[in-house]
Amino acid sequence: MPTVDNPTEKTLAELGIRDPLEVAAEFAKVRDRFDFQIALPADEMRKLMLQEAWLGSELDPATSLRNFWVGRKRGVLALISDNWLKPAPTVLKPVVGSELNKLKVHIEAKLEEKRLSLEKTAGEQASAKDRIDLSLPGVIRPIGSHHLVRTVMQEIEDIFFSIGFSVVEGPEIETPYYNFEALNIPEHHPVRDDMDTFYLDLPKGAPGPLLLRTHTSPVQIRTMEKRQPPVRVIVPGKVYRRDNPDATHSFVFHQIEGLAVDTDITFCDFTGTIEYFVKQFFGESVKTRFRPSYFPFTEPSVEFDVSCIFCGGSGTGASGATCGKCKGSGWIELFGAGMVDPAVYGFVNYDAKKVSGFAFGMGMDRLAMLKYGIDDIQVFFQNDVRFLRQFP
Ligand code: FA5
Repeated sequence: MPTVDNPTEKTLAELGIRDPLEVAAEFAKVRDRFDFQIALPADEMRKLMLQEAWLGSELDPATSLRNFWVGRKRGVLALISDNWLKPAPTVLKPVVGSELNKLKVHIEAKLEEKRLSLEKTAGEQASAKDRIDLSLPGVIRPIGSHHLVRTVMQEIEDIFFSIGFSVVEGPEIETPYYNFEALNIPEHHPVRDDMDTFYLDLPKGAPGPLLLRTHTSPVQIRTMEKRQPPVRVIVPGKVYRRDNPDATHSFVFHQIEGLAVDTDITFCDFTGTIEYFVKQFFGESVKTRFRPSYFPFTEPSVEFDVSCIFCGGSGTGASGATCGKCKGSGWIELFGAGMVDPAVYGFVNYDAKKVSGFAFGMGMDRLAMLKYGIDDIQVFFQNDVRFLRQFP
């Protein structure tokens, strides 16, 4: 309900209007009021609309203005028709009718003009939103880079590619047969204690057991099952162990396996290959040595060491103190390896009398730590960009 005094709710008699001139003056006031309202900016119009409790005040200001003036039942024009024209004395009827028509034409024209201008503004705003401003700075999408372990993997692969090895891969979920038995590690072998690992919970009745592989060595078996000698492969990949995390141990880490089998491979080929790799990877000045070791799937088995790359093999750091990396020994343990145990050939139907070969299994994370001077293996798995950014 309008709260301000609205002359169109009264009759002309009630307003004390008796002659045509007064009628024209009253219409002029109404028209001025309309012209004032339609010229208001939207927020001012909204204020007025609430203040005067216009019909349809819940709508947008332009629609509300239209309802207020030309609404069929309670619009100002309808009120003039009901309150001024219909009860007007005969003498005033022609002038009221003619003034009402003029007002109607004026209001309709102005409302239409307003509608078109609002539509135009809305269209312009929408297209301005869609327009691309080529002068604005672009969105910077950082380009990722290889993880350091991936980079080291590539370096190692490239060295072995250069001497005729190729890459093969195998599953990370393995059967005990490939992970242990075919590598000459029967069920109750003590070596399993170090490697007995994460077994999968399988649904009842599913063929099993299955485990996360503890090393990349099962791929030796899978490769020899499929190929006849000569075989020269490397196998990079993730492996899993039930090791407690510390600066050099992680329960998931990366290994790179190597296997070469042919009819005439000797221990010299083996040590020569390893020495070539180590010098390519760490630099010509490093020395290698090997010590006897034990793996059920190699015979003889060795552990390769490299002369300490931090103290140059002297065992003494720059300050004269004992080198903390090699603990004064001048040597750092690198990885296990050996000549393939003839018992393994039995599992893949190779004739152990005709073939010979060597195998090795390196911890890639530890090689990366040595080469790039990283103290803690855990940083490889924490994905802290402050670390990763140092190796673009
Ligand atoms: C093996 O896994 C053998 N399969 C290697 C092998 C292959 C020997 C072929 C002979 C012939 P070992 O358990 O020593 O060996 O592990 C190999 C390398 O993995 C280690 O030298 C070490 O660098 C790395 N390594 C072992 N455990 C962890 C661990 N928890 N976290 C990070 N690196 C590890």
